[in-house]
Amino acid sequence: MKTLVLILGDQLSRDLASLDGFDRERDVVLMVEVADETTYVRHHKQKIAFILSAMRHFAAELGAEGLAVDYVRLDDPGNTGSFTGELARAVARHRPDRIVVTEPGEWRVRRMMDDWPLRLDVPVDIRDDDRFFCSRAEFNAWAGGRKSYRMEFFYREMRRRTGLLMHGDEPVGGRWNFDSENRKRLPASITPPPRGAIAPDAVTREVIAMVAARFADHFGDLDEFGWAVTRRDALAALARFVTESLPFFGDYQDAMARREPFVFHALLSPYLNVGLLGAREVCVAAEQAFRAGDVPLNAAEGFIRQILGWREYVRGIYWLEMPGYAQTNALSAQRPLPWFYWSGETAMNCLAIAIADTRRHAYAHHIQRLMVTGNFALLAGIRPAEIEEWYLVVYADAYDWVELPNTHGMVMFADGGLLASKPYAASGAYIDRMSDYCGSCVYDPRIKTGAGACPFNLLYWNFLIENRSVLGRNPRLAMPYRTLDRMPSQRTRTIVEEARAFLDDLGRDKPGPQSAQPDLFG
Ligand code: FAD
Ligand code: DLZ
Ligand code: SF4
Repeated sequence: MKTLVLILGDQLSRDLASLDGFDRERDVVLMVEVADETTYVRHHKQKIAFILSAMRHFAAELGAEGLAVDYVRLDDPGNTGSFTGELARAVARHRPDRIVVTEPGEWRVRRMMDDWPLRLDVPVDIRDDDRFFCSRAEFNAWAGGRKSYRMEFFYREMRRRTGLLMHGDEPVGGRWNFDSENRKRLPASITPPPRGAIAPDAVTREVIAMVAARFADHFGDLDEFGWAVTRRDALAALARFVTESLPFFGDYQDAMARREPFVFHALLSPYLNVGLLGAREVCVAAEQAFRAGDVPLNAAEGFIRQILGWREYVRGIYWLEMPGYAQTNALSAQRPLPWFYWSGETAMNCLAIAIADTRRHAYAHHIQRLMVTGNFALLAGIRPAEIEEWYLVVYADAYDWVELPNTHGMVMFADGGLLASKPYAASGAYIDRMSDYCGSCVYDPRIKTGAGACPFNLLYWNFLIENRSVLGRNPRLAMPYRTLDRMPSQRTRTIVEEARAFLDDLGRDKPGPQSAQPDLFG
């Protein structure tokens, strides 16, 4: 039975389920660069360059191994621009008896696949993506009957199931979670290691030139492209992270610093998400470093929790709750996304830095995403769909299955608390505690109202006031609501007035003539 194996751009793993049983004499791998995927949102230029270059390298490696690979480039004449169109052309070329594909990461593409057997007149075998610790069926069984889900309980279950950082039935160190030890500010005396950017080879340089020409009006710079595009280089990046950064990862996991966009973070998410690295091998590498005595437990546990816990948890929720998940808006947030998310032009230093880092590297670390750009969007009541699209566009690691739950659930609380027990809302004091951003800002995190007041302070209390009907009975918000209730009414009136004036001004923040992202929501 001649098989055409379609491999998508985020399925660059040699042990992919759809390659099981591949017959080198008979079968063909199909990989396609298509306009639909490069533009379903206007991805950051580095994200497109990363994926297309990684796809080209992966195809060449399969070819060198002796597999027949039919590779369609974006600028090949006749390219139809869609997965379905390219499959139809490939079916005509190869006349396969069946198509085999691993299930995609995104609901959007999964829906497309339902049409394929009829449209292509060939049977389509869609295989489970077994590159995750927890299958979709296992997650559904865990979630079954619960009204809300909590990452911590899921994570403990995953630790037991995998044996990672376990001592028999007990967690190593006697505790499941060392998060309380992972909240240090980065002192001036500590300098994180350099990023270890990888110089683009000839293939990547060709892709970068094509992206620069074809996607010139997309957000983001290409100048500092330094991503690995092969498994070999991704493995080297993992090894480097484990030796140089992981020992400090725990302590400074939440720290933000003006000149250190990466702090001690791994920068491994793009590789994990396209399959150049496997989740298991990454967690095992961290555990081995701990067991060898090279890495403290709070670092190894903190890191493994992000992958074994959060990454698996958000994927489970995505597939369990889609497509309805994206439609909820529990806080009725309706404000349009301010233009400065694209231009970076804002006097709020924390936001200007996070957006500039994002533009330069297609990367910002988790606390910048959650507590700066995310916190602002939450407090300002940005329409969930608009901020979700922003996150999907701007990061090299962004795919709907992981971006959506993080933004919709964790940041915007738009799911009403399905994913997280409370919104991650914070005033300027949090950003000041965890960063060196405020010292050089025109605003002052210690000023609560009036001239020089940090907008996060105004917006924080205004957010609690405006959303009292939904959040007022949340036990985890009891303390701030008690503080609010003790405020003199004149003070709360001032907060609301100043917050509204600030938010109205944002509405006037219109794109200029050099707009970086024209007509995104048009
Ligand atoms: P590290 O901090 O070094 O963490 C190690 C690994 O843990 C990451 O590589 C990643 O695979 C995993 N991880 C950590 N946190 C999470 C999380 N919350 N959810 C899932 N995996 C996690 N991550 C993505 O991979 N793609 C996205 O599109 C994405 N969108 C996000 C949007 C928002 C609003 C927020 C708050 C977070 C988002 N994250 C996303 C999660 C997280 O911010 C990134 O995984 C992380 O910043 C990647 O950088 P790193 O490899 O240096 O991570
Ligand atoms: C993100 C992306 C981009 C930019 N381009 C391609 C492409 O040309 N061909 C391809 O196969 N995949 C691409 N991808 C990744 C897909 O969008 C991803 O595989 C689906 O969204 C399923 O998760
Ligand atoms: Fe951000 Fe406020 Fe600090 Fe300025 S003062 S950097 S706006 S938190």
